[in-house]
Amino acid sequence: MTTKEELLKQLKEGVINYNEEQVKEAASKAIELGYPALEMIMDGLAAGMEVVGELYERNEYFVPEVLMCADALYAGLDILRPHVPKQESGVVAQVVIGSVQGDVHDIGKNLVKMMFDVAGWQVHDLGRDVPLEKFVEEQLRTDAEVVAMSAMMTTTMLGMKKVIKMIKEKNPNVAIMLGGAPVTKDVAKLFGADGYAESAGNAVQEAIKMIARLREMQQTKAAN
Ligand code: B12
Repeated sequence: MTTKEELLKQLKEGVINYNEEQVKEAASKAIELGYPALEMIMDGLAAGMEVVGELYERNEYFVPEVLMCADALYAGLDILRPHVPKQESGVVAQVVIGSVQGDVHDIGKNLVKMMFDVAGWQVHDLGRDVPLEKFVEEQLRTDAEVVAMSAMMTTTMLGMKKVIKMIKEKNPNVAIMLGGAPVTKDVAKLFGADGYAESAGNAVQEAIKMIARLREMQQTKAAN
């Protein structure tokens, strides 16, 4: 019998060593043995990608290796993702999500998207390298309560500020949340966002808090 820890290690190392076959096998085995898919994704696949990030920063890995690691991660995600239990309480709220213009990094964004999805939210995923106006258009089209943007580069991060301004001008009641490696709580505040989460694990919780805060503010405004 393969233990959960062994499979987590195989998933993590499979991503690091861009061994797609190992990842697929470990993911299938995890499902077969009934281990929690979400834990396998977060503590196996995503944990592996974190190490890949460190290797890239130390110049031990370059873009081609990183791309292959991302492929291995996505191969595992394809198998595990359908087995993450979804909350059946009906649609909680709607969120428009995407990686901002100029930014093709989408692994973190996709994990955040998955967390919203399993929490019962209706997710409108715009993908990556999303033109800034598209966030505004999609929010207006869907009337989503939340817009969540991801940026992984200091350059692309600046686009978020523009989107916030454009959305708030049209609809100040939309809650806007930011995330991605270069984004911090202070940056989010400075850009005029309503929320920030540093990881997929607390994104949904933060989004719910953000909506509650905004509603409270609206009520206070209406009462005065
Ligand atoms: C994978 C990767 C790539 C892959 C992307 C594949 C893909 N499909 O995503 C490829 C190889 C394509 C790539 C390309 C490039 N990359 Co790159 N890449 C990375 C790397 C190694 C890992 C990122 C990652 O996936 N991490 C794993 C995930 C799980 O973590 P995460 O993304 O941080 O997401 C978590 C949180 O941030 C948060 N989160 C993320 N988004 C959101 C959104 C919301 C709303 C919320 C609430 C939370 C949230 O939750 C997530 C899960 O917990 C990072 C290094 C690093 N340490 O981050 C560099 C990095 C981001 N890349 C970088 C660069 C420079 C590039 C290139 C310009 C390289 C080049 N010379 O060509 C190109 C640019 C392409 C472009 N125009 O976007 C730089 C950016 C530097 C900067 N600060 O501006 C980094 C930091 C590396 C470095 N130190 O130089 N890259």
